[in-house]
Amino acid sequence: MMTTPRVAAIHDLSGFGRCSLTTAIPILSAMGVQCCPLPTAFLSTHTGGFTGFTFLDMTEEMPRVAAHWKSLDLRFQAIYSGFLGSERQIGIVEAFIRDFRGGDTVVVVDPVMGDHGRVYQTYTPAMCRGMARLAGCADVITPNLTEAAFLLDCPAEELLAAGEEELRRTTERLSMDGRRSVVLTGVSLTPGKTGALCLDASAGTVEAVQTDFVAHEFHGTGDVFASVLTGALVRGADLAEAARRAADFVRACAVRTAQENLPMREGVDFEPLLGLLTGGEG
Ligand code: PXL
Repeated sequence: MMTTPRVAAIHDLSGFGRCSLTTAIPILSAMGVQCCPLPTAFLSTHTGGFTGFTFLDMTEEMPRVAAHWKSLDLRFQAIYSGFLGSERQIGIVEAFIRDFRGGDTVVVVDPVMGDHGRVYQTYTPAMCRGMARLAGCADVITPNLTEAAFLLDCPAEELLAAGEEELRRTTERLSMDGRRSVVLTGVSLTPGKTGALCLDASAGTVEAVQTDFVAHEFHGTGDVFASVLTGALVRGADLAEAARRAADFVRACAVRTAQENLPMREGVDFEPLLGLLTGGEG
């Protein structure tokens, strides 16, 4: 029997709106993966499409949690980070990776910074520069096109309008000469399709994963995608298989949510579909 893989999930906890830990915890659990949350901030809602949200910065607490986990000699098969709450957290997450990375640990950094060419409300330019540094510690990064542009310091409009050849070159540049794997999300290679371009650093391949496009925008799909990807990786899938599972699940969620006509800011209605993730080994 496979021992249950364990993931340290370093994201915010937003009470309403389905993103970050409220997607990572149920998704990883459904996939047979133990999720150990290390919250970066506690918000009443996420910051996309809401005003007046509360924001409790957890920066001070994070090293205390890490120290306690270290004293328990906890090991993680993945360290999976996303939305951060302050500039200081960059160094804290880097230290966490240094302290907890073992021989079998995959470090997934979702460099959450923005979307549609715009930076999220609570992110400062210094945090974005820090996120690029943090991404340098990763085995796998999962930027959308906007975040890829921020990481490469190029105009987001250029990448949002780029064709296949340029996007393939972009994944290569993001891989830092093949030292890390890249899953570039929100990539449409043919009209009516969307998905990801996956550069697998260990295999030296670039593979596209495409699904039918759902003509609706939803908040938090990047978090759903990266959570399924991380779960599949620790259960032994290779990068392209993991991205395929993630893209298929996001698509199923988007189809269902579009039929229900839910407001974009409520995220995707993934809970009734968690059964799609159970039982597989990949
Ligand atoms: O889905 C990315 C994300 C995560 N966490 C918070 C956010 C966002 C995007 O807006 O606001 C709090």
